[in-house]
Amino acid sequence: MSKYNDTIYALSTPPGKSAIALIRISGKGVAGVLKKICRIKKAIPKKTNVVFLKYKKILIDEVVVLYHKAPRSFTGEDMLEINCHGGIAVITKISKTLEGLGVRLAEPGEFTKRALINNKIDLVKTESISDIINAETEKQREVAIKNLSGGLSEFTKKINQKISLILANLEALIDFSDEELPQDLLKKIKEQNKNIIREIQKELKIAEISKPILSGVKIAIVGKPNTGKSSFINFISKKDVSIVTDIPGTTTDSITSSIDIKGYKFTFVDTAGLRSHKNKIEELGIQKTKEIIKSSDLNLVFLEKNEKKSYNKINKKLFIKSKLDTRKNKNIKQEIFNISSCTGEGVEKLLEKIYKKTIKTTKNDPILSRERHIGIMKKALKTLKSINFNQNFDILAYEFKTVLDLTLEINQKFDIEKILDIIFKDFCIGK
Ligand SMILES: Nc1nc2c(ncn2[C@@H]2O[C@H](COP(=O)(O)OP(=O)(O)OP(=O)(O)O)[C@@H](O)[C@H]2O)c(=O)[nH]1
Ligand SMILES: [Mg+2]
Repeated sequence: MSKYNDTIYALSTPPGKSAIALIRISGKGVAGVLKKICRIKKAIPKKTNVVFLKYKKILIDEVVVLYHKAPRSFTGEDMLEINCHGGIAVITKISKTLEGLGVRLAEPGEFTKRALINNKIDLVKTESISDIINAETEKQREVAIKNLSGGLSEFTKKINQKISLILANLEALIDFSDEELPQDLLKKIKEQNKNIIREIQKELKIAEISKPILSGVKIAIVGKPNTGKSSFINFISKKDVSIVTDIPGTTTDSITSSIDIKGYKFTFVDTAGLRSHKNKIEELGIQKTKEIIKSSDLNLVFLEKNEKKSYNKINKKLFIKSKLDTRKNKNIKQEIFNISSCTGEGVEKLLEKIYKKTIKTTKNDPILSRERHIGIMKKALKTLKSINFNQNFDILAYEFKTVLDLTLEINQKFDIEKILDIIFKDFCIGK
């Protein structure tokens, strides 16, 4: 039985003109909609029907409808999928008609929220659905689908089982006399604890190395005016994101552009660069550059001549000299990347170097991909590491129980309201 009384609808495909659009409806009012606008009295679940939508004698569109009967649907409620023509007027007319029938527009993520509340999916799966929709690169997709297919759930289940085993052993120590128990049971518990610590540490390490998969890598482009910074960001973005002129100081603000390198998201930031300023605008732009340098994972310093020493204060950096196509004397120094944003010469090699400098690959993709999971596992690890085995068994059992409560949080619904807002803020309407 659904925990909701109202019926919701949403356009699940992107808004705008398209060949086909998908409108989903979920809730108790689905049967009414089927009868009133689809003219289907008894729909067969999971069977497609090609029908003319009609309401109050007005013909709306010819559509394909698919009915899912509760609880055997994504939300656990009666659901209807209307595949209509993707015309803006068609979508508006269907939406208005549904609203006239008392069906309301869903909030972002509301279909998935209903699936979660109605026990159709677990918490980790809910988060993975959001992650797979928001995945922009191949690596992000790989991590999301791994968890959607149960990667994190399996890992936490394994950890929970191991902690439960320790608790069972401790229970035995509390309840039975020494003679009835196998020797060195406490030693065994200590070993089991070490084993759990190792497993969590391993996953936390992979999560740390894999941070760039999810958050991406930030690369600042700095240097003197007219050194070709904006031309470079335009070249790698394959479009004009930044204005280019031969007037020094063209770029006054920061401009970002993200590109995919080997499945990772790299966000390049073109800046006003570093130079002495002539006016307030330039001063603010240069100030901003300094902040971007500090927060970026790597800085590309574009050189005019050989002013490398002026950038001693910048930590993570690569030196670049552009306009290779115009230079007669191609005095190529090893530690400087020579490129041309006109011909593209040297750019591929530079991108390869940027990748190598910022990405550490691991054999395994991360299982702990969200701050929520990492936070819980870090807390669990801290408690497990601090356990003092010289205490009374009751206290020991209490401490392991605290860890179990924590790790169970990854996939359980207590405190649900607290975390729902965090999870559903990334959802789009229609999911
Ligand atoms: N031939 C050639 N010209 C380039 C190249 N890169 C940049 N230029 C030219 O150099 C001038 C300055 O280029 P920008 O990309 O605007 O330089 P910038 O470093 O962004 O300059 P500011 O925004 O003023 O700091 C323009 O006239 C570009 O067309 C290149 O690889 N080859
Ligand atoms: Mg510029």
